[in-house]
Amino acid sequence: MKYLPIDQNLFIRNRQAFTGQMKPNAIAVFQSNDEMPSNADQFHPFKQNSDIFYLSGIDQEDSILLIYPDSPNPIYREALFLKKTNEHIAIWEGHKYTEEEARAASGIQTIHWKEEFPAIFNMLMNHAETLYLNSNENDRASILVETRDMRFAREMQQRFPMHKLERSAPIMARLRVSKSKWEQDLLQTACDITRKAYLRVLQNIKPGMMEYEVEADITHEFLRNRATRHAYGAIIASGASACVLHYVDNNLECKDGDLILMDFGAEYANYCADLTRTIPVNGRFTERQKQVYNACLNVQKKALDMIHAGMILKDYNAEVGKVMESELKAIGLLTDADIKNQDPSWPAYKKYFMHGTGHFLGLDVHDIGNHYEPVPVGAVMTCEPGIYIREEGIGIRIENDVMITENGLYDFMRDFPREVEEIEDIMNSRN
Ligand SMILES: [Mn+2]
Repeated sequence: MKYLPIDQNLFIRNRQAFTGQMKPNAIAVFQSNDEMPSNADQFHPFKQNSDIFYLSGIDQEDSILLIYPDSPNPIYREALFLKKTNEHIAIWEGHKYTEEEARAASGIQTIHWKEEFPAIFNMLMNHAETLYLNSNENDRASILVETRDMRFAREMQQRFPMHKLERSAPIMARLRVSKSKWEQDLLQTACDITRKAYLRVLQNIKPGMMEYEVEADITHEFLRNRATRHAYGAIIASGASACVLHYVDNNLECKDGDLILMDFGAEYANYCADLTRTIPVNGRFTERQKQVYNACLNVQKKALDMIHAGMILKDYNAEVGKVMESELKAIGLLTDADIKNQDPSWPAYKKYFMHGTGHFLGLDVHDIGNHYEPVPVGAVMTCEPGIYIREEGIGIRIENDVMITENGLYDFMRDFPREVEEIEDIMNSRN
């Protein structure tokens, strides 16, 4: 791992919160993600399953976490089963957690090699009444490849049909949505790295540069600051490409007079940043670009003011839509007639702002959380209104990451240049 060690108290506290929600005499099992094959003998870079990481801090393939608070044998109240290592394996396959390291990372005392799991688990299951199984219940997920958690769940349904089975996912969604102080710090680090990359782009971009060169500058800054990788595929979209919401080709020239929309974020210690900034390639907004940019910025500022604990996302999005509607009217994109005749299920503003205002953020860039319940204190969300005018080749989105605290909103990106004048000043004072 490139990131610095994390305070094990984060994971200890997370497990306490999880066990507090479990039924009596129940076991919960969490599996790491598989290593995903690409071709031949190669694998995609490993990405840990967010739930096992959240509960253990273990960032390694082939890991199992077992939690059994009422275990008759106290050493199995919590246990890790990890990939075996020794000197020989360390030389051939690289470093894996030693028992000591796994204890230090997780705060869990009982560490076994994974070969011991079946026998121990079987013995414990004979005492337990309920088994909590984990699954990916992210609303946006549509998954073809079966995860290790799902394969395990299938096997358990077969092997233990008389036990009660429970879902861990609803508990995890409730816990993970509210971030602790430790998580706030990790998210801030991910955002700080992202800020460095943004400042580098403000220094280096000029007409004639290719979008992938901008992406390369960002990647450079990420890696040299201990980011694991991009939290998602960076969108580096100049000119009309900015109107393609998930443009990731990043292969066109940044042209004089165009804007460039950049949506990117660092992943640090598995926590994700998610930034969007839109800047002029040549360092100066045209009057029209400035007008549309400021309309979008006005919407963002008002939308940020609306975020509060207890809000329902559907109502919040509708309210932001109203603000967007009046801004689009002010810059000549919507008329009173457009609004009067609009289809209420697809309001007129959606022609120019067709996505939601934000999403939960954390270990996943589209983090888990309940869209129909009031948003709790501790929730971290993006705020990212956009205005996309295909006929003018202008696409603008401005995105900050914020946390709802007891004392109002905490903006992880409060010092990321965002005003027109600020951006122009930096770009025009560079050497
Ligand atoms: Mn986003």
